[in-house]
Formats: sequence, C-alpha cells, structure tokens
Amino acid sequence: MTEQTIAVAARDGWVEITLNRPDKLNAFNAAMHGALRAALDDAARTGARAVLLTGAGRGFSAGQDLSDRTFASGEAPDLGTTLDTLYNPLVRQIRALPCPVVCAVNGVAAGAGANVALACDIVLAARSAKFIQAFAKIGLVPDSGGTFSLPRLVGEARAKGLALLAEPLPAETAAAWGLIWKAIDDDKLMAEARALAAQLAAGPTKGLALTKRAIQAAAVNDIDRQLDLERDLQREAGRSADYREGVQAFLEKRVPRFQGR
Ligand code: LHQ
Repeated sequence: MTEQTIAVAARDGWVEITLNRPDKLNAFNAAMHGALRAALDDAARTGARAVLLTGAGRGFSAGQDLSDRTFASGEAPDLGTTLDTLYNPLVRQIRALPCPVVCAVNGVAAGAGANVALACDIVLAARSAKFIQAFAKIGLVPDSGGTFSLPRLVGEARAKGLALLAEPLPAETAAAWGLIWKAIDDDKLMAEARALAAQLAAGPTKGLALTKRAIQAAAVNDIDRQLDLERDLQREAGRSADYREGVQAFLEKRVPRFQGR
C-alpha cells in the first residue's frame, strides 16, 4: 500500500495539511515533497483563503529523511540537485501562495523541517516544541531559506549561534526572539491554529496576500522601491470589493463580510 505522506482536510474556505510520516518525525522524502507541493497547488487553484500546515504525531518535521537510500548510501550525492528539485521549489511555493500560510509546529522541527516552518507566514509552536538547525551536526549548511530568514528574524549573532551550534531552541525562546509569532500550551495549539486560519480565511484575503508580498519584498528592497511597491499594491487593494465592504461596514457600524476579492 502506498504511504499517505500527507493528510489534507478541506475546511470552511481554508485547507489543513498534515505532514504524515510520524514514525520518522515527518522527515521529508521525495513522495512527501510531491504530495505537499500538489496539495499547495490545489489550495491555490481552488482559491483557498488560508492554509494551515502541521505535523502528525510528536514532531513537526525532522528535515530530510536521512535513511532515504540516496542519502544513506555513503556515496556523495548531489545535494544541490535535491535543493533545486525539492526544497527550493517548496519554499518558493509557500512564499508565493496568494493567501496566508499558518504553521502549527506541534513538536520538534529540525533541519529543513525547521526552515520550511519558518518559510510560513505565521508560525505558532507548542510550548514543548524545539527548533534545531541540525545541519551543523552532519556537516551541512542551513538550507530551505534558513540563511535568509534566520538573520532577518533574529539578527546575525543569534542566527550564527543557532546555525553553528545546532542546539535546540525552545518554542518560548523562539517567540521571545521573534523567530516565530507565539508559543502556545501544547493542548491548545491546534484549536488556536485552526481559529487563526479560520479568522484569516474570513478576512480580506486579497489585501492580506498583497500585504504578504510587500513584507517579503522589503527584505531585498531599498526604501524607494518599497514605497513604489506599496503604492502599486495599495492601488490594487483600493480597487477590491473587500476594501469597499470594509469601509461600508465601518460606516454602518457592522461586521464586514469579506469575500477575498
Ligand atoms: C529520522 C530523522 C531523519 C530519518 C528522526 N531521517 N529518520 C539534507 C540533505 C539533502 C538535501 C537537503 O537538505 C537537507 C536538509 C536537512 O534537513 S539536513 C538535517 C536532517 N535532519 C537531522 O539531522 C535531524 C535528525 N534527527 C534528530 O536529530 C533527532 O531525531 C531529533 C532531534 C529531531 C529528535 O530526537 P528524538 O526526539 O530523540 O527522536 P529520535 O531521534 O528517537 O527519532 C525518532 C525516530 O525518527 C527514530 O526512528 P526509530 O526507528 O529509531 O524510532 C529516528 O531514526 C527517526 N528520525 N529524524 N531526519
């Protein structure tokens, strides 16, 4: 029987995707990459207004499956190709998805597993979860966008500490450092993550998607380019039905009914 490497549940306007190789702490193999990319494609194609990504069992993801034949064989594999074909497209896809991606880190997130989580837009983590830049333990370089996101999120000193020492960072410290949005009691994580995904999905999702784009672009733009981008995106947002509805609802002192367009 084929392993169901992910589970997908359609919710009310949003999609919940669960990495589903719990015996291996949801380590990534090629099948799981393929299934996850297809699920994200589907979410975009069907106009999902938010995505929630989490892991089955006691971990979020332990990164690359090191028992995968390609990696365990002892031969020198071309890991650049692995990044080109699997991890980099995944990170690009998450960042380009035109809706918020919430990540509920339910347990340990190590190696590429940690950095895929950090590629999501809002990261919640169970208080017992840990983030480990495990790469240094096996002679590798942080990948899946880690060397981009870590120094931007926590500064160079902490980024280097995390990447060079590969020590587990508890969820609460990750939140205090600004690496993630919030640490949450384990038993409340999924309820809170689902409530957040539902809240985002009921929001002005066209505007939220443009906001996501603007904030991501700020990592590489200077102030002039960023001001120009804000102008362009605000022009687009100002033409949306949700903007009209938001203003109308404010003036009528009622709750807005956003449609994501
Ligand atoms: C695993 C794994 C795993 C297979 C736990 N693979 N089975 C790399 C190469 C190519 C290109 C792209 O980029 C990358 C990026 C990377 O992600 S490199 C980093 C890969 N990940 C790691 O080095 C982390 C390895 N895992 C660990 O250090 C520990 O498992 C952590 C700290 C995550 C959790 O520790 P524990 O809670 O003590 O659990 P455990 O070690 O007992 O693991 C539970 C099971 O999961 C165990 O299997 P078993 O059959 O003995 O119960 C592990 O072998 C398996 N597992 N990670 N990456």
